Amino acid sequence: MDDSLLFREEEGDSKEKTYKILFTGLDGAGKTSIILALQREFSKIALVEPTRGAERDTFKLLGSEITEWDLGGQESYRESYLKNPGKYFDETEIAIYVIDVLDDSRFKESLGYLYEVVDKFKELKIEPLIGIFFHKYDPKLIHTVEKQIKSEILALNKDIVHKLNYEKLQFFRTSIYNPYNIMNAMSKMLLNLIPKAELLQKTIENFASKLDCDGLIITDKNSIILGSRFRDDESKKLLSSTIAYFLTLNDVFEDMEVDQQEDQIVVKKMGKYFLFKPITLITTKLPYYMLVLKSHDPSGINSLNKDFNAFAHIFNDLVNG
Ligand SMILES: Nc1nc2c(ncn2[C@@H]2O[C@H](COP(=O)(O)OP(=O)(O)OP(=O)(O)O)[C@@H](O)[C@H]2O)c(=O)[nH]1
Ligand SMILES: [Mg+2]
Repeated sequence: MDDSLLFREEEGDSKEKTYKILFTGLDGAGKTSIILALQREFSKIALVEPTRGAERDTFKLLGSEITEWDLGGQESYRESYLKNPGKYFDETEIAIYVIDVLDDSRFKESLGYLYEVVDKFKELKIEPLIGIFFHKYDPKLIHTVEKQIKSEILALNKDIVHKLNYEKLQFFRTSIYNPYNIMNAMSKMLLNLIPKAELLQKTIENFASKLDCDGLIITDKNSIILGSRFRDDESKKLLSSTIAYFLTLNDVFEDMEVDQQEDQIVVKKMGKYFLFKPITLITTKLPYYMLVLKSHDPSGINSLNKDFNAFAHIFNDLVNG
């Protein structure tokens, strides 16, 4: 991101910028499923239908508005996007290109379309950050065909880097059966847009070290990870494999619309506490969420709550500042 953009952003706090994020790739690659996974609409994923044309949705990220374009990937649609690039591709800030790694019969077709899309970006003189999602990299399947898929991904990765010769390119392996991977990939891409995200991330890391916890993740309502810190791989594994389920469980409680005085979820497991807590800000109704992992000790959760309140104030100022 260049300095002028940063400057404009800082100046224009009240006048928010709208960012455009594009999901594209072949039909059946999993674009709509990825979006639904972030929204924790897991029951809808099983029933997902091919997307007809371009579907748009908007959401907020740290006060900025994001417009998400889900471009249905069937051939006839792809042709019409390429014929009207100005209508579909222009002003894209982030492009997520989804490749189904389980369907090697379509790798060539998928790369071909990717290169055509990037050509259109060049024609339009835009340089979005491009995220390549090697999708359907499922945890269960990996064991049986792991080696083959890994080497196929490597070859695809090489081809893309070589052909595109494009600086703002990032690669991820994702699966709807590993929601954290999707959350992490989307967060890495999206937070590039928001200048204050970096400071926020540092503040969260500092808070985590002050808490003397095993690890911590803070997300927003749309599953975007604003910051995290893990003491070791074990803590990372415990937190990353549970965060999506804590968010989902919390959705269930929120739907009950009870007055949540005691609004934290505590799980004691393996001699550790998992503490999940909404961070409600003064100025926005949308809460943020924190998941902390802490070793089981007598002072435990009570001392944590005091530090938490202090942090919530700083967090509030940063998010709104
Ligand atoms: N195994 C596996 N299947 C997935 C995954 N993500 C999506 N799918 C399945 O892939 C199929 C296509 O998913 P969609 O999300 O509709 O794909 P799309 O890219 O939106 O397709 P179009 O809208 O036609 O462009 C569905 O049957 C999903 O259940 C994944 O991570 N692993
Ligand atoms: Mg779709």
